[in-house]
Amino acid sequence: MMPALAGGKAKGASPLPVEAERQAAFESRIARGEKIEPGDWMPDEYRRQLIRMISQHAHSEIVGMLPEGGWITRAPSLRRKLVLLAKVQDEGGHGQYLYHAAETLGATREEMIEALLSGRAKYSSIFNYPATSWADMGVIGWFVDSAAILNQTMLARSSYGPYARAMIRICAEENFHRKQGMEIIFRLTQGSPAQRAMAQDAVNRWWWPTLMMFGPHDADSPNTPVLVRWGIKTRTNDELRQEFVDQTVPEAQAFGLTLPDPALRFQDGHWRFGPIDWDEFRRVIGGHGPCNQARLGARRRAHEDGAWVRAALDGYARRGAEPPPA
Ligand code: BYC
Repeated sequence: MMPALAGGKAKGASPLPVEAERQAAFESRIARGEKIEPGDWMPDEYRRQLIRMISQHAHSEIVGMLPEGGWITRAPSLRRKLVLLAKVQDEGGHGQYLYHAAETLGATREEMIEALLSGRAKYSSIFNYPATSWADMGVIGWFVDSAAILNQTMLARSSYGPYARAMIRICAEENFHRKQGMEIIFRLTQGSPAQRAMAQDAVNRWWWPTLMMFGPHDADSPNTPVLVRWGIKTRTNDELRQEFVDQTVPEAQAFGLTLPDPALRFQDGHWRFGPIDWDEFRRVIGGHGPCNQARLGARRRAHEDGAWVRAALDGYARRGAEPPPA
């Protein structure tokens, strides 16, 4: 049983209950920019928000292997195949770091995987769109990894130590992913008219879904206020989305590609964009995007195919628990 009152109060001052005092100490650590570590006291809501966000992030990395994974056998050269293979393996590694970071908060791997496979857990909307041409490999690296870098550079300053540290390595790898994507697009735009058209078509299909990746507008984002207050997010959905647009418009111009937004215009130092189709976003995160069924189906099959590995690990652990033969 915790003592009801904390020590160190001036005589006569109304003492704070222990929970409130802990909460105040926690808030001041956040205000001082200190990292919160796994064994430290934290409010239940801080823990819940982190498990929600980190597990969704881990699922996004694992499901995010699928659109590009389908192109490994169709890469146009051995060099492209090696690069794509390395990228997809990196995403699997990112998922592993993130599941471990969520485990430090008390979530179990089994619970998280079950939530994904049952369709209860969210993962990034972007991976519910099909990758239909080789140019999509370029645009995923250019748009999706650039968006991820902006978001994850912000998360590298997050108040939760294990999450922030995981982001440092992840961002370094995402930079390689962005560059390989831009190189594919650069080569296609320097190629035949059919190759340039393929790059433009991929840009047309991925632009708006990438803007949706950053989440709803700040005014419609229920989690942002508490996440910003506790330093989990250090920038908002709209701030990051605007930075992505400001960065990407000049890149598209340099490639000679057109972004599919007639409302795009430069005003007050920023590239202003047209309205986002939030109905589409809600359909996709509600499970009704073009590839939701296929993505979850692939993850379920992979889980079933891996049953023998889990059984072997259990058997090995049981054997280790037995006393050695006399
Ligand atoms: N998709 O209050 P909000 C990668 C949900 S993978 C789906 O603004 P929050 C890569 C949101 O979860 C990297 N759901 O939420 C891999 C919430 O629902 P719940 C992916 C979305 O958390 C392979 C509700 O909408 N990056 O780089 O403040 C190949 C209200 O939203 C989405 C991450 O996962 C969405 N796009 O902000 C290539 C980053 N947006 O949970 C590349 C980590 C919103 O309340 N996550 N929702 O039921 C984050 O930074 C934040 O969670 C978000 C959303 C910015 C995504």
